[in-house]
Amino acid sequence: MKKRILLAFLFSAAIQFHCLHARELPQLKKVGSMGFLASAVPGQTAMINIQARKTTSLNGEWNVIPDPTGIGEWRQIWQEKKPLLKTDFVEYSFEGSTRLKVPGDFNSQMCELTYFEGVVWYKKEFSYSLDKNKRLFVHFGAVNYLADIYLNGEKIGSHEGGFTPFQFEITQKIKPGQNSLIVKVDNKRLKNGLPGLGYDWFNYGGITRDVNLIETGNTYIEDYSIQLRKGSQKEVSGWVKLNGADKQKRIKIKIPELKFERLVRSDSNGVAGLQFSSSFKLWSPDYPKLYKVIIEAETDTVEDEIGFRNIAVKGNKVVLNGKEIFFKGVNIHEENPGKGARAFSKEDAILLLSQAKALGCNLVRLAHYPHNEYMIGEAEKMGLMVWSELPVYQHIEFSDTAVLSKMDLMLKEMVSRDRNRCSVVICSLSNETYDGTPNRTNALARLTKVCRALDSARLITHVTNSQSYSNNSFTVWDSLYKYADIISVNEYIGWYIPWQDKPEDVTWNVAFPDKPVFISEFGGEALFGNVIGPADEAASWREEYQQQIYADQLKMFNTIPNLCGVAPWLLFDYRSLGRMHPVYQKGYNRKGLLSENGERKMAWYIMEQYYKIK
Ligand code: GCB
Repeated sequence: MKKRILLAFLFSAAIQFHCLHARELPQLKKVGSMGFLASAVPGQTAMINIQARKTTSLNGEWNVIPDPTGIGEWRQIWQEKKPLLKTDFVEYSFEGSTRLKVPGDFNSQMCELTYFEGVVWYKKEFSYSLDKNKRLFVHFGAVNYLADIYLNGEKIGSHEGGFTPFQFEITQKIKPGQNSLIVKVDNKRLKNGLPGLGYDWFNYGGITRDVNLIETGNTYIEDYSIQLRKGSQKEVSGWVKLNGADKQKRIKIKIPELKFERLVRSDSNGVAGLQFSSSFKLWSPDYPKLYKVIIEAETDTVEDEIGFRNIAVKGNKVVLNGKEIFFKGVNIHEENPGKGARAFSKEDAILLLSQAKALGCNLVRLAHYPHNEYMIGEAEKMGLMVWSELPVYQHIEFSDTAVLSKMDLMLKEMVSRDRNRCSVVICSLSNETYDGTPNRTNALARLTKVCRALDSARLITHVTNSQSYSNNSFTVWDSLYKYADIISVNEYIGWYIPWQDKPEDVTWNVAFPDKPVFISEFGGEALFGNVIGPADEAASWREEYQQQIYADQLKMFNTIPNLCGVAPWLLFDYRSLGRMHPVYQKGYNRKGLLSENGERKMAWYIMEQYYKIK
C-alpha cells in the first residue's frame, strides 16, 4: 500500500547514508565425496547451542562512550591512551564513564540516546586463564548493526547484521591478568544494509544479546545437523562437523530415551555423515516432544534437546507429520512491550510467547528479522511453530552486489543457528520488496535456491505487496511466488484500503493457484480504552473500529482458496518512530491486539474465538 510505502520512505530519507566494509563471505563447502549429504555442510560460523558449551558470561555492566560525531575512530579509542606527561590529556575515557547493561539496547537505557542512531563504544575487562591445550572464543549473540571488536588494543574482526550471532577465536590473543574487550557499535541505517533505510520498527542499537567466552578443546564440535530427512517421519539424515588440528575422530551419537547409540568417524575435513531411523514420537504443537541427544567426539561433548517433525506442502495443503495443519499465527516484534526495549532474555520470550499461547496460536511469525535464541527455544518447548525471517524488508538495494553477499551471509547465519530447532517450520526470505526494483526478483530467486541447499527440511516463503483490490476482487501476482512453497500475502483491507463490498463476497485471483496461501498480516490501529470520537471512523483510533476490521477479515478468510493460515499484525503495540500521531500513537504502531501494557483490545476476543473453532 502506497501510503505505507511513502511513510517508510519519508522516514528513511531523514536518516543518513553510511558506507561499510562487509565481512568476507565464507564459501559453502561441498562434502559430496562420501555421498551422504544431500545439502552442503557450511564453513565456520558461530558455534551453535552455546548453553551446552563451557562458557564464561561477559554479560553485565559495560563502560560506554557515546560517539555522535564518530571522533572515536580518529582518536583510536581502542588504544585507551593515558596521559603520560603533566601536559598530556585525553578527551575520552572509559574510566569513570557511564555503564550500560549488556545484553540490552542503549536507546532505552540512557535518555540522551533514546533516538540515537550512531556509534557507541563499549568496554569490558575480564581475566581468564587458559590451559595450553584449550581454545577460547568470544561469542556475540547479536550486535545491532555494525560491530568492530578490539582485544587489548588490537582489532580482531568486525561483523555486519543486527540479529545473528558471530564469534572470533582469541586463543592466541588473550594475556594473563586483565584483558580489555572493546566493541564499536554502530546502528546507523545503511542504504545497502539489511534492513535498508526505511522500516516500521524501532532501531534499537547496542550489544543486544548475550556475550560469552567459550572454551573448547583443541578439536571441538563446531556444528551438527540432526533432523528428519525431508519427506520422512523416521529417518534422520545429518552430519557432525569438527574443528581442530586432529579432525579424524570417533563420534558417538546417543539418544538415551530411545536407547539409541551410533558410532561414526569423521573424515579429514572433520565431517561425519549420519543416517539412522527410529520410531520417534514426533514433535507437534499438541505434543512438543524433545529428546536429549548427546554428541561425543573424544575431545568434546555437546548435549542438545531435539525434536523431530516433518513439515511439507502436499498439493495445496500444508502437512505436519503427514496431517493437514492450519497455521493459527500471530506476528511478534522482538520488543519487551512494557519496557519499550529490545527483548533479549528467556523471561522476555516467555512474556511474549505466553500471550501468543493465550490467543490460541500454534505459530508465531517472528517479524522481521531473526529473533534471539530464547524465543525459538521457548516456542519449541511451548508447542509453537516458528516462522523465521530475514530483514530483507521493503527498501533493499538489490542492484548493489554487496547487498547480495550480505543476504547470503545472514541467511547462512540464521539457518545455521537454528538448524536443529524443529519448531522453525517456515523460512521467510523477504517482506514487501517491490517487484519493480532492479534485480530484485533474480536476487531473491537465487537466495531461495541457496536456502534450499542449506536447509531442505523447512518451507520457504516470500511475502510480497504485488496485489490489487478493485471491484471487491483481490489479485495477487508476484512472480517471486514461483520459488516459494507458500504464497504469503500482507493485506490491510479495512484499514489502508476500504472495503468495496461485502467481505464474504470478495473474489480471489492468485498467481500460482495450486499453492497454499497464508495471510501473513492484516489488521488496523486502535488505542486501548479510547472512547472519544465516533466508533465507526478510522480517525478515532477506537477499538470498535479495529474489532470490525477483524470481524470482516474473518468473513473474508472463508473466500480465500487454499488458505493455510493467518497471522494478525500483531500481538502487542510496539515502538516505531514513523508513528507519531500526538494523541493516539505517540511513537507506537497501535495495531496490537494488546496494548504495550498487555491490555486486551476488543479485537483480541474476535481472534481468540476464531482460533478456538479453527
Ligand atoms: C506492513 C509491514 C509491517 C508494518 C505494517 C503496518 O505491511 O510488513 O512491518 O509495520 O505493514 O503497520 O503498516
